Amino acid sequence: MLKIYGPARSRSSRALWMAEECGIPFEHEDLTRYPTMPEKSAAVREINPIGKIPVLVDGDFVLSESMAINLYLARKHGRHLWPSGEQDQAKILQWSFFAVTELDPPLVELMVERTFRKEGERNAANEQKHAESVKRPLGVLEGHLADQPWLVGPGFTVADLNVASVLTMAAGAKQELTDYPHLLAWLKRCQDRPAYRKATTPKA
Ligand SMILES: N[C@@H](CCC(=O)N[C@@H](CS)C(=O)NCC(=O)O)C(=O)O
Repeated sequence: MLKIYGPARSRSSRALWMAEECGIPFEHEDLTRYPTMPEKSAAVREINPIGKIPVLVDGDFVLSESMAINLYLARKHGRHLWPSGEQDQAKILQWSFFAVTELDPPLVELMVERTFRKEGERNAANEQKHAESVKRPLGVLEGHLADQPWLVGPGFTVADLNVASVLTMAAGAKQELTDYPHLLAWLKRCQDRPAYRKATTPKA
């Protein structure tokens, strides 16, 4: 059975959400059975040399990088999330790269500065720099979503999932989104999806 590695409160949530959208059976290795970080890292390194999650194992096939995993799942199991037109597919790649190159880095830096670092250890200049740089991609999304409900074509696709799953880091980054009302409404539409709720609700 297909297996996804990494806890739900991490970038692995992106792949977990995608697997739920596809409605496929999968096993979730959340790594909690490894009590320490070095043990978790060692377990991940056995399948992904860089030691990072998410990792997907599909039989003998091992795949890392959250966006690659989601695009693979969309094409294999989620054709409703992967339109047939070449230009729509290219746009999905565009938004997926946008998510990890334009949004993920500043949001992670803001999360580190505003949530993880203790008072007195914060780097105000770094925070300011990334607070500024995140405005540009957020503005692009706001402009795009002012004219259409979804990122590519008439319905929810893996482009929406990939971008929204990266944007969920805005909460931990303490990044206000109220200046971006269309983006906020779209994010709510994405996060209201049963598959998102299922992937992010802790199992009893
Ligand atoms: N570009 C990767 C980033 C993966 C990543 O940084 N994952 C973090 C957890 S959210 C990780 O495994 N960190 C462990 C480490 O840096 O050693 C992706 O999108 O999958």
